[in-house]
Amino acid sequence: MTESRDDPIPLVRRRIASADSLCVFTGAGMSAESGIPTFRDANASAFWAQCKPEQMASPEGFRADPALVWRWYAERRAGVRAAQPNAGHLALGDYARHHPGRLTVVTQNVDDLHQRAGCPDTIRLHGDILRDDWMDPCTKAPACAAEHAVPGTPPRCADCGNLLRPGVVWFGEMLRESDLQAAERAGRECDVLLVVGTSGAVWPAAGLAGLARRAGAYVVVINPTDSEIDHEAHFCIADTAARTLPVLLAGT
Ligand code: BV8
Repeated sequence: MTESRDDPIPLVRRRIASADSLCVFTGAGMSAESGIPTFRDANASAFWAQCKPEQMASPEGFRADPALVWRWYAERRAGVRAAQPNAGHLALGDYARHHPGRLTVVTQNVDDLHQRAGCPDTIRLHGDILRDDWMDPCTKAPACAAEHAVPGTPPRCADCGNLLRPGVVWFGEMLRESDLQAAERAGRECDVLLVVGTSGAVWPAAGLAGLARRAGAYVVVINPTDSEIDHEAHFCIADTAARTLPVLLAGT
């Protein structure tokens, strides 16, 4: 049940100030004010407005057209490298510095902005866009060695043809069990959960809010629009990450 009050900020600040453990769960909206497009926002710049998830973010799509997917990720990698952490990322980094051990950040994002802003232990449920992995497990000895192929195509192993692919979790791929368990533990143990910038459309990550609520956490959603997680919240703050997080966290 979401209580409706005029200004939840003072109440949420009090909850955070008295919390022994704060968990912050973020999605693409967390990085929107750093200039990184979201996936499902109504605006045309959103990724899934321009291309199909199954084509660009699935193993089948990559195998069908490795060069197309590799180029799409190369563009996104350039965008991540050019982006800077926004005021929301920086507010979390400041909080982490002033309250060592009290904050756990769990993100669906594959950028490194939380880490660059001072949250190096961020749990990245969907991987790291700046890392390469082998498409197929390599059990050979010596292991696969990437040779750079034609520009704009993924490097491949000269020996067995294995392809390099971005180190992210695609649709239909399992999340790393240790990451999911760490995220669920943080959700179960936190006193306050801030859910920032996610539509709540992607599972099992989206299940974190309900798990925390059922374990007794005080749940606050920060999102300018409605999301599929709102029903799990005590409060929904209809504002952006970069505007809201500094106000909620300053001096707590
Ligand atoms: C899996 C990496 C086992 C790649 C991504 C139930 C249980 C388990 C699985 C499923 C299930 N039901 C369905 C599934 C399958 C699937 C799934 O969830 N499908 C959905 C679409 C129905 N899940 C999986 O496949 C997962 N694997 O479970 O393995 C399995 C295996 C086979 C079959 C079944 C199960 C793997 C999912 C991971 C996919 N990889 N990304 C890449 O990034 O290239 S997902 C992708 O979506 C991104 O990671 C993204 O972070 C994530 C979630 O999206 P959001 O972050 O929420 O972004 P979105 O654009 O949607 O929303 C942004 C929000 O921000 C908006 O609400 C907007 O209003 C708000 N906003 C905008 N600006 C701001 C803002 N908020 C604050 N401030 C602002 N300034």
